[in-house]
Amino acid sequence: MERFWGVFIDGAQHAALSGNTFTVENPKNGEPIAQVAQGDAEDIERAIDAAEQAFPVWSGMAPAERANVLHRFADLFAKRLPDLIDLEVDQIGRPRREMAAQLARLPEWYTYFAAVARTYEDTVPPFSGQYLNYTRRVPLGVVGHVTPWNHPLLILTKKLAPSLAAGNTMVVKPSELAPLTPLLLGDLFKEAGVPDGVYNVVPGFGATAGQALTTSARVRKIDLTGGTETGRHVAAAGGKNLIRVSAELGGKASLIAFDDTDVDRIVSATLFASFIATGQTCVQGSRLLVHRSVHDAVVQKLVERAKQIRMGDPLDNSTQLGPMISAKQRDFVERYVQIGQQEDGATLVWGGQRPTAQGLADGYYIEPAIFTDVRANMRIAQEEIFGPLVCIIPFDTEEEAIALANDVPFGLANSVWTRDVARAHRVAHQLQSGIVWVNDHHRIDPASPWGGFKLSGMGRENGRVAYEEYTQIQNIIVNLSDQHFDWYADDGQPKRYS
Ligand code: TXE
Repeated sequence: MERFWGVFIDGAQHAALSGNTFTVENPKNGEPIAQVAQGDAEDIERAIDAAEQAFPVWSGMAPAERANVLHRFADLFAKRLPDLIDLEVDQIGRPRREMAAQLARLPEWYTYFAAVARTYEDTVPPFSGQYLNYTRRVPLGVVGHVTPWNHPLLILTKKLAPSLAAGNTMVVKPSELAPLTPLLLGDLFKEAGVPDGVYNVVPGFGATAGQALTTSARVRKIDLTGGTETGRHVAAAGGKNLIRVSAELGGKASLIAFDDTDVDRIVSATLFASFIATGQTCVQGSRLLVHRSVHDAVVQKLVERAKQIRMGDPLDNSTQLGPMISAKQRDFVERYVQIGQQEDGATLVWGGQRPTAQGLADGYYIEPAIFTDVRANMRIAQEEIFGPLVCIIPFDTEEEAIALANDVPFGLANSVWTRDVARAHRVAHQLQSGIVWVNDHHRIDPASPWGGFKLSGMGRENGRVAYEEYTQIQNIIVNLSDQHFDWYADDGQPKRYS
C-alpha cells in the first residue's frame, strides 16, 4: 500500500474536502509510489483562508526575524537532503547524481534571500520643497505558486525564498506529477518555526486546483513555471484581477560554438546542455550552432560520446540518464523524432529509440537523439520538445550564428563558446535571451536574475529583482514645515501649484 499524502493547510496534512485522491507513479517502471489528496477549488479556498490569517503574523515580523527563520530552514533542508533526494528521484526519475548535485545547492537560496531581507535599504528620493520623502517595500499578501515537474524543488525554491523573505504567505499548486517533495517541505517549515498558514500546498490538477488558484481575486500575485500555453492562460486571468503575474515558460536555447574552441569542449558542453535531466529543462541546448569548419568532427565525436551515456535505474549512482517523466512526454519526443525525419527531412544520426535492455523496457526511457542537416525553419529547430534531442546546424559567420540563434519564438537562454573575449561580449549583446552564458551552460545562482525574453515569459526569478517583485512600494511624503497651508484662504499669500 502506497503512502498517503494530504493537502498541507495551516500547518498540517488533511484529506481533500472531496475525499478524492490521485496516484503518483515512478517513471522508471510506472509503479505507483503514493496516493495524494486531489485538491480542487474548495481546498484552494481553505488554503487561501489560512494564508490570509497568517499574513499579519508573518509580514508583521521584522525582516531580520524572518531571516533567522529562513536560516534555520536552510539548515534543516541540508540535514534532510538524503530524504529529499530519494523522494525527488522516485517521483521524477532523474538520476540520483543529478538530484544530489541540484538539491545540495538549494539552502543557498534561503540564506541569500534571508540576507537580502536583512540588508535591504529603502530609498529617500529627492522631493521639491521641505519634505522628507522615503519609500518602503511592503509584501503583497497571499501569493500563488504554480510549479512544474522537471525540477520540483529547485523551481519551487526559486519562488519560495524571495516571497517568504519579503513577508508574503502562499498557496502552492505543485505539478500533479511531482507533488511529494513540496508537501514534505511543509514539515520542515513547521520545524523551522514558520507560523502555520504561511506555507500551504494544494496538490491537484491544473484545470481544477490550478485554475481556482490563478483566478482567485484574493491572491495578489501568481508565479508560474510551465508551458507557454499555460502561461498565456494564467496571465490572462491575472489581467482580469489586475494582479502581478510572473511566468517562466518554454525555451529553445542554442549553443553557439566558434572554431577557436576545442572540439572536445564543444562536445562535452553539448552533452551537458542537451541531455542533462533527459533534456527536460527550459534551458535545454536544443540547437548546436557550430562553425562549419569543425562541424563534421563535432558530430562524429558527439555521436561516439552519446552512445556511451549510461541509462539505468535512477537510484543507482552510476546512472547518467534517467527516464522521461511520463509516457506522454516520452511519446511527445518520439513524435518529434519522426517529424524530424519524415516531415522536416533532417538526418537522425543517432538515438531516438526506446532502449530494449532489461530493466529499462517498463520505464519511459528514450535514447538521446542527434539530428544533422537541419535548417533553422524546421519544426524540430523551432518548437519546444523538452526532451533529449539536439539539432546541429553549421554556420559560416558570426552574423549568421546570431541570426540563427534569434530566429526562434522563445528567448530564455543561449550560450556562446569562444576564446575571443571581444566576440563573446559582442555576440552576447545581440542575443535576444534573458540569459547568456559564455563558455558554460545551465549555470544558476540565487543572486543572478533568471527569466526570459519573447515567449519565454515575464518577470525574473533570483536576485534582488525577485525580492522586489514580491513587494510593492509605499511612498511616504512627510511635510517638514510647521507653516499653516490654507489653499482657500483669501490671505494674499502665494499658493503652491501642485
Ligand atoms: O506543463 P503545464 P506540462 C513545457 C514543456 C512541456 C510542456 C507541458 O514544453 O513539454 O510545458 O508540460 C499547472 N491553470 N514546460 O503539461 O501544463 C499544472 O498543473 C492553472 C516548460 O507539465 O504548463 C502544473 O502545476 N494552472 C517548463 C503547471 O501548471 C495550470 C516546465 C505546469 O504545467 C493550468 C514544465 C491552468 N489552466 C513544462 N494548466 C519550464 N519552463 O521549465 C496547467 N497548470
